[in-house]
Parts: sequence; C-alpha cells; structure tokens
Amino acid sequence: MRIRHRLILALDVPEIDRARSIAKAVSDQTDGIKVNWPLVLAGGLGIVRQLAASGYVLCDFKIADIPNTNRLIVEQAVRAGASGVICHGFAGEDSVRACVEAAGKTDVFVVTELSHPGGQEYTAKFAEDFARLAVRAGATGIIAPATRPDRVKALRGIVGSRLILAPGVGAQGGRASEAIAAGADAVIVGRAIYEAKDPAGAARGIAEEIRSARPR
Ligand code: O7M
Repeated sequence: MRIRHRLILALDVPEIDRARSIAKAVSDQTDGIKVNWPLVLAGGLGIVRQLAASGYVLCDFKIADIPNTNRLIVEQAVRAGASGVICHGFAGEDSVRACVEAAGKTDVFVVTELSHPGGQEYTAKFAEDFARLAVRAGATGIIAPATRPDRVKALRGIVGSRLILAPGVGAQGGRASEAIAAGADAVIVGRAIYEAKDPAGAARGIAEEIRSARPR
C-alpha cells in the first residue's frame, strides 16, 4: 500500500450511488477506500470491482474462520480486485497464514485491539500476541485503535516497519493527529467524512490535521 495522505475512507454507506459519489469526492485526499459488510451486502462484490477500477480498495471482511474458509474468502476478494484484505488474529496463526498465502501480492492486515469500549474486554488482552502473529505470518500490517494512542505506540514497538492503520477517529472520539503522532501510518475514518455535509471538505480538514502531526 502506498501511503501519501495517511487517510483511508471507511465507506460504510449502503446506498450505492451515494457511496460511489463520496468515494469520488474524496479520492484526492485519501490513500484508499475500506469496504465493509454494509456496502458489500447492499451492492455485492461488483461494488468492489467498480471502486477498484480507480484506486486502492481494502476489503474489510474481518476474516476469522478455519484456514480453508479464509483462503476461499480471500480468493473472492482478490478476484474482485481488492488491493488489501483484513482478517482477525484470534482465529489463530494457521488461519492468518492461510490469508497471507491466498492473498499473494494483495496486502493483508490483522486486527489487534478493537477501537470501541468493548475492545478492551477481550481483544486488548491479546493485542500484543496478535501483532507478533501478524509479523510472523508475513502480514502487511495491523489495525490498531486510534481511540487509544498509547496502544498504537506499544504495538508499533512490536511490528517495526510494518504498516499500522488506525480506525476510531471522529465519531468514536479518537483524533487523527494523536494516532499519527503515536506511530500510525494512516487513519481509517468513516462517519466523520461520509456523514459530513461536505465529505471532501471534511477529508481535507483531517488530511491537514494529519500533516500538522507528521509533516511530509
Ligand atoms: O469512523 P467510523 O467510526 O464511522 O468507522 C470506523 C470504521 O473502522 C468502521 O468501518 C469499522 O468497522 C472499522 N473499525 C473500527 O472502527 N474499529 C476497529 O477496531 C477496527 C475497524 C476496522 O477497520 O477493522 C479492520
């Protein structure tokens, strides 16, 4: 993944036309579009294909099954043109390795500690293990919570130069500048952009805040 703006749009917009127009409006402020179940369940994998025609699409299917099923899911995402996929670490090393093998040149990111309050109940207890697992399995990077910059910093110490993408900015209370200053390579932002009256303006504002935290 090529990081320039340090900003990825979480396009959790189940109205296909609106989703397409928001993606287009913010394309020059973002490094890619993260597509999750709300959009894929509404639009099918065809929407991944369409978005992939004009940029980096990260399929956030939070894959967490046995290795064979993981492989089959990743193959579908790759066939649809995804440049990256996201899997969970809790299904175990063999399951993550199956994703990495099936992905080939496609990026794989492993979720460590979820950004919402419930993420502290279980995932936080194993976040370091998941980060180590991601490194061992040859993943591209990890997902770490922008809502807890101290955790981003701790996980950076484990993953070295692998990428850290941090969701939880805006609607969940995290600040882009703090996540980036703590060591995230990019933030993932959904509602603060797609629910704004002017999504392009909102994306520009976040991109500016990021530049102030870590100038290019
Ligand atoms: O900015 P939001 O809160 O509207 O959206 C955040 C997006 O990031 C949304 O698509 C979530 O599914 C995702 N996300 C989290 O919010 N927290 C996490 O810990 C992990 C993710 C994620 O992207 O995992 C890959």
